[in-house]
Amino acid sequence: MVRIRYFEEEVLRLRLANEIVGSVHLCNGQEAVYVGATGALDLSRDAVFPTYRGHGWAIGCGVPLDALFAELLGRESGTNGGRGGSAYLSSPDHGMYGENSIVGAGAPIAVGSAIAARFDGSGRVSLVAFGEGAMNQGAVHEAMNFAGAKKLPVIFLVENNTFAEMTVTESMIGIERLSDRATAYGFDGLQVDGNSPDAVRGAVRSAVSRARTGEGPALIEVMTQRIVGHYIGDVQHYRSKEDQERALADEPIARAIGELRSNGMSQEEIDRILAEISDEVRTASARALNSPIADITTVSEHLYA
Ligand SMILES: Cc1ncc(C[n+]2csc(CCOP(=O)(O)OP(=O)(O)O)c2C)c(N)n1
Repeated sequence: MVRIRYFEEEVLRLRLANEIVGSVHLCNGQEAVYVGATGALDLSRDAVFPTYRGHGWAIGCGVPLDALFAELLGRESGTNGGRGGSAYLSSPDHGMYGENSIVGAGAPIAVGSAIAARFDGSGRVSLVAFGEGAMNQGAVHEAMNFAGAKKLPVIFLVENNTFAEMTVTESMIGIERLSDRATAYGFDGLQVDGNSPDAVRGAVRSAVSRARTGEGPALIEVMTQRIVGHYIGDVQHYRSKEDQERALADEPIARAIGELRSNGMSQEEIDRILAEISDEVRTASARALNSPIADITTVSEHLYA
């Protein structure tokens, strides 16, 4: 979780310095989701389909930090040769099948991957993540309905951070728990504490084992909060100060450090680990900055229209 947080703090610095260009969506505050969920997958065969807010998913999948920084910086050594950037990066060798900036679009793609797993004998489980706003997209309903009808090995994970961009969730959804919608599609739905990596891992683990043995999909709603704006520069006018303070008080890293301290870990040991990860992140960023920019003559390669 700390590796993700420090990575994104460095991304913020690089974006403000215009080293990174284009739109960037940070996931600060939601780190427990990525660490918990990816910890329950077998990334040598399973497939993850995140949204544009995907850095945490990539790091959870084990994509090297050098390649991630390089991708965001438009370098040749990036995961996608600098073509994907923050919102469209992928690294299938790590189970990270690709972000998507079109809200909800990952759901039908993950269902396609789950159908393929029926035929290729891989035993692959596909996990698609999206926000609670995306739950109201037609493509997401269609994907869940089809997956339920065919009992496909796919997990629909909703990162409910209580805001869809700038819209308060309860103003656009008429039910309390989005996970209840699973009943209508004929599979299990549950809501978990998304600031606890253990709770997320436990929920995803049992969904994976059911999916792997042919019992079909699951809908997991993870309740979390982002502690930054929707995008860099978002002043969060739609959010009260109290809500922001509440989110900060319960964010997963502060919570985990509190738990480690009460289980007897010393502050010195915690500081040592934090410093080690900070070094790792800064070194990776510096290496990426010093690596060659993507070759302009290859710009039309790997493009499909
Ligand atoms: C199909 C589509 N419609 C609208 C947008 C613009 N847009 C980007 S993010 C967003 C809100 C998404 O909210 P949610 O699904 O809750 O995810 P969050 O950003 O909160 O993680 C919208 C409407 C888009 N990218 N794609």
